[in-house]
Amino acid sequence: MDFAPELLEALRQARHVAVFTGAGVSAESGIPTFRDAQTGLWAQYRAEDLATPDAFERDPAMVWQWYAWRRELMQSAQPNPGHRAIAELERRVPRVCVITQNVDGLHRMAGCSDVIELHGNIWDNVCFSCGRRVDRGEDVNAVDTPPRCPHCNGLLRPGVVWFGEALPAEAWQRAAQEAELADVFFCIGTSSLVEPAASLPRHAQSCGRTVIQINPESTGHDAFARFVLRGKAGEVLPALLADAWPAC
Ligand code: BJW
Ligand code: ZN
Repeated sequence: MDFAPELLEALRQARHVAVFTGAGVSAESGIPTFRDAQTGLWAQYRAEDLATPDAFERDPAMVWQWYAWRRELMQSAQPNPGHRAIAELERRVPRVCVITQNVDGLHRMAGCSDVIELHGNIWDNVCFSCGRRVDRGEDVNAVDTPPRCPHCNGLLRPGVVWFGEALPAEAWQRAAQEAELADVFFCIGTSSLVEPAASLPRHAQSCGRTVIQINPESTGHDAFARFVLRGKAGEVLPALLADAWPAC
């Protein structure tokens, strides 16, 4: 893989890197994306029926079971070379922050120490009524209907962000700050269609940051990137690190 010398130099000079990721980064770990034409979850299921508060109110058991199935898919998933290369960056750059839309926890499993989860985490359980986080252990996956909250008897739901819900405020503020301050802003494996997360690469570019896009397909955000690298995260990232820091 050939990388522009200016790209390698920008990486080597960076003191602060932000890495914004989406479902494509976990695709090589066997976790389906949302919008890939044949294999994406939204090719088979309707987001309105499964990933909105209205859907949960209409049919909590169906939504709970769908997430139990997703948890099962993710349970055995391991970080892939893309996750591991992102974690490796911490050994080469003084400050690295991962801003992810993914709910699978694989960046942390790969060893990333600073991870902002914009859309929550699928392993958390939160009460739909009182909003408290409830630790119910692994037994929750075994049941077909959402368990009850020990505080208010409301229904538990997965701790992810559904359409129409606000992103966690602190996570969002930190992510926006990272986009403003990072020398290099990676945008990897996201269709960049879901707001407000998709505004981050635009924000980074408007603040004069070097935006690097990695995706096998073109997205609406290619225009905001100084460098567009076409390919899979698990192939491009290890090659990029090896070329930028050949001695490591
Ligand atoms: C590879 C690869 C490989 C493949 N290597 N790449 C402005 C305009 C229009 C609409 C809105 C707007 N502002 C808000 C909205 C509404 C809505 C929205 O954005 N809708 C649009 C879709 C039209 N946004 C919201 O509702 C958000 N909330 C909000 O705005 O609240 C406002 C509010 C304020 C105050 C009070 C109340 C409300 C919330 C959005 C929540 C999104 N939730 C989901 C589900 C999470 C839980 C779960 O997992 O079930 O998050 S939807 C889904 O999309 C998931 C993802 O995180 C998110 C983004 O998807 P992502 O990661 O980009 O995946 P894909 O599949 O789209 O793309 C994969 C990419 O990878 C592709 O490009 C491939 O090519 C690539 N790829 N293999 C690298 N190996
Ligand atoms: Zn409750």
